[in-house]
Amino acid sequence: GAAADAGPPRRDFISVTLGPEEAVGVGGYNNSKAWRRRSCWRKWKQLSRLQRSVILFLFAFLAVCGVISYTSMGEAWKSLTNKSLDDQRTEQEIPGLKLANPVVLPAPQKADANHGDYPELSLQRQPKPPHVRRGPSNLQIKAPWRDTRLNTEHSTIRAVEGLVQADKEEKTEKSIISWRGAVIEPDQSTEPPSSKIKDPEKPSSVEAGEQKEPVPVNERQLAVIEAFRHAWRGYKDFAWGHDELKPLSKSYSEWFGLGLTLIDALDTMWILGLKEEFEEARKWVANDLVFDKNVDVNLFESTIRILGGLLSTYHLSGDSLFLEKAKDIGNRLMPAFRTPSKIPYSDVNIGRGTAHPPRWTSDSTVAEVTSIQLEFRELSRLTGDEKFQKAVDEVMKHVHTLSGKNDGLVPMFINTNSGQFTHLGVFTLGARADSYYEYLLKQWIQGGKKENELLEDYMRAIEGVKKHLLQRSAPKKLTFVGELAHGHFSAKMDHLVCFLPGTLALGAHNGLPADHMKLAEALIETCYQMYAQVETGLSPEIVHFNLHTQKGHKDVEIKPADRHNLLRPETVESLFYMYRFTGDKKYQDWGWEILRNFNKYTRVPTGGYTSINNVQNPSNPEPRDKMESFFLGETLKYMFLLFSDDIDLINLDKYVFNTEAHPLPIWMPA
Ligand code: DMJ
Repeated sequence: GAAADAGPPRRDFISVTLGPEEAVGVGGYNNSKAWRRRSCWRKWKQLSRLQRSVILFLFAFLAVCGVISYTSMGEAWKSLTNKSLDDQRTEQEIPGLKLANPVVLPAPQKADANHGDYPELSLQRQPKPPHVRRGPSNLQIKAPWRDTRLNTEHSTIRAVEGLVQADKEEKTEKSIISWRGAVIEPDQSTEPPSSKIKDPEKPSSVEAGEQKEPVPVNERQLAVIEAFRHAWRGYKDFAWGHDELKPLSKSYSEWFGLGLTLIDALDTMWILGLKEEFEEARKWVANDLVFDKNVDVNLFESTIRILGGLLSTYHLSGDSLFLEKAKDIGNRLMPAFRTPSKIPYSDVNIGRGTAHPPRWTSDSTVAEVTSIQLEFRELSRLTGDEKFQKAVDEVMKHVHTLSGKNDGLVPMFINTNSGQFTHLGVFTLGARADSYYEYLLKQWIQGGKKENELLEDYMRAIEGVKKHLLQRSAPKKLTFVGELAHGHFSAKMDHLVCFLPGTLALGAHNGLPADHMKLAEALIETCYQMYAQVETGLSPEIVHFNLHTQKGHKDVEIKPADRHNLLRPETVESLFYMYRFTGDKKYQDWGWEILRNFNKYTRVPTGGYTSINNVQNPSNPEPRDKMESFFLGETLKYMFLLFSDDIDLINLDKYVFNTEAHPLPIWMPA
């Protein structure tokens, strides 16, 4: 007990005394027996009415407070206890969750169970098929273990800023990267609001459970579907299950003996909505596709076409058959990395598990060893097996450190023993180097724009292109990308280089400098002119640009050895990106012209399309009797996408295309 007040009792003061100390406060200390024995009741009676009322009120008030605080403390305690239990459970059940980078990803669910239900994928939004009749498309994926060595997005912006600045100042050291305070917005520069493609309903976001009405296929898309069906008919009738159709001789050719065209075309059928054809092809994959074969395959070609095709088809269809096949081929390609330098050999025997370089050299092609990363990284993410990603990341890291570059431009060969570049001093954006540049940017995008070394290498390379390879032709002043051999500029440009406008536009869309978009606009005009200035309206494999105006000469010159056309996709691919990001209809019109000319000069009446030997002779373009698998895998797919106004038909903020036009998901931050 405690005395509430130590002063003498007065009527208008309240004094509560309980227990032995009760004597304190009434006329001094009195510890007599009689006093101590005085009952509480008597004391109570001695209090005035006011005092009693106040005391009662106080007791009542304290009692109410006590009840309230007991209840809320109980709640708090309960939630505290539950929380700690939850934490414990989480740690027990998902050991990886505490790590920044979970090492083991859950195994993919059997696909035919439920297309939208992927246990290994974090589905940010309900998978929304571009057209309702198709399968899931918008999977948002959590990046796996890689984040331990990744920096934040903020530092990425810093890196970009720094690189731009660094390049301006002609400094190359990484240490000079500095933050200048300007923020690069994700959508900077590529989408002038007036001309941007309008999503008919609303922006691209798709909420869980939402099923968007199918966007009707337009006339031009129908023409692409018709072209695809025609090509497919030829393949089906004369080359079913083989690598390539020979449409004139109504037969086929084998390269790897793995049904290359069929696999390359799977996701195109999905995107075009060709369900029956897709199902038939699926059956072939399920019953007849066997990788246990004593056959040498090119690592790069089989990665981009087969592994890439299977992975994207798995993502679009959700059918685990394709993931199983992807795992199988991925494992069989791994022996290629067993080299002294870890730079992979060009060829692998997928049945024997042996790998080797070409017979005449121990070199590999730079573009080949640096353009297999998107696929192997994705395979690791899906399987939880790091080995695929480790192998290809090591190649990129090694190439990043190599000397022999020229302002970010790389030579065309690399030795598998020494790991050094060979044939130094020759620089091109065409054959043997092209997709090195493409994959720098695309890996950076795939990984969530955090891997700064990739971005640095890409930015430097584009500065290198501007500094050493850009020129303007005469008479039309077309900007083109030439080549450099031991300090000598050549005005030669491969059709393959026409991937570059699309890649530059994709970079600008992802926040890279606006002048990349300007360059993309100039280059796509040039690529279009490579078609438009030719008699058949189809581009040759290689052109040479005129640097000086000569009477009667166009910008584009073609050498007899270069006047073939292999039905390549690069220009149509870039047209697709340009249309997506600008909404300028001229890009669709240019693509339409190209499709009409393919139909005019390369279509074989009995089914299929053929490469031609002479784009300069409309009366006899000299058919070659071969339909490359990329005509179905890439060219027609990009045509279909180019003619679409649906930005969710393979949304470029969710997917990144591999170099064979197979869309792979962009990873979400872990
Ligand atoms: C395709 O296999 C790929 O696009 C590759 O990157 C380059 N060559 C062909 C298409 O031209």
